[in-house]
Amino acid sequence: MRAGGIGKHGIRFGAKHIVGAWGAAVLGLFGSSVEANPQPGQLNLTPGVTTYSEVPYLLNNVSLGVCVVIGILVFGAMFIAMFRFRKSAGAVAEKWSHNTTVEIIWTVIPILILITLAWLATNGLRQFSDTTGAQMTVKVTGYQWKWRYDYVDYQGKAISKVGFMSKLDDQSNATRQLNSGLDPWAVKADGEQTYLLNVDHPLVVPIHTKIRFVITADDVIHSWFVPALGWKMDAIPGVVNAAWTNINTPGIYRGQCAELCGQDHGFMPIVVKAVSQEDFAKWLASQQQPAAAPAAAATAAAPAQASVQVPAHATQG
Ligand SMILES: [Cu+2]
Repeated sequence: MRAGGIGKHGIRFGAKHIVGAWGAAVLGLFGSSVEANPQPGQLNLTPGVTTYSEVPYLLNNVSLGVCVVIGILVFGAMFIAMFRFRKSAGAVAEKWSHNTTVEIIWTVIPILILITLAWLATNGLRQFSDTTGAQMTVKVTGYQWKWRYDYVDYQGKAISKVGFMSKLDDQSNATRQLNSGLDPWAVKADGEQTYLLNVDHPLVVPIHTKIRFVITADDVIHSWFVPALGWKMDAIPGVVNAAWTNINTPGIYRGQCAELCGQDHGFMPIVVKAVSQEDFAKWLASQQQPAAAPAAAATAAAPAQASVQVPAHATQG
């Protein structure tokens, strides 16, 4: 870094940088619609990229707006009372203690606010819990410290043997090692900073498709969280949680485990790659190809399994 920068040229160069930094900051704070993935310094939620994600985005904005207005009114009244009507300024307290009109107003308005927020929240939860009519099912399993994705069905057809582990990419993994001497800022994929945010095998899904996720875990509680989808869901051993998404825009959406799950909790990112339905069909076919030989072997072995006698009581009921 240059220590000087006081010369004419240096100042102009610096000013440009300051303007650039402000621009980036403003974009980070308010321009989140441009970037689906969370950006450093971003304050608001992302509006997301799915048919559902605008619900939590709106709910957050409305609730925050209500909080800000109430905060300004309450703190404003407090400071006016403290400074304008202070004893040293000669203020004398009024003797009355009740005002029915004011009491009705400050009871009814909060009730209306709470009803509005409850209505918005309940509506959102109802939408989110409705996984019916899904055109695709993906099983997500959390492990210490990686994810597994199994494709269960697509457009009414069962998918067999398409599933894989998804773990931290090699570049991030090498960089994160103690005293690796590698620069985290140098970890990039397609020009994007991806340190601790990239995986070896992303979850590939089609856009404009209602996808049902069944989410569980194999060891401890994890949580599957991709901000651009607008929700997170706990992955609990022995429990199958359901969630759904329907992505509008193709893109790469990144997330992380959101439940403290052990020493490498911060090193099990999630990457969802949303592609067109045509591209997804091609990808799915390519995934099913390598499994063709083992599948044939399994079919040959199947009659042997079928001939195993089923106990009579197992078929009853
Ligand atoms: Cu985890």
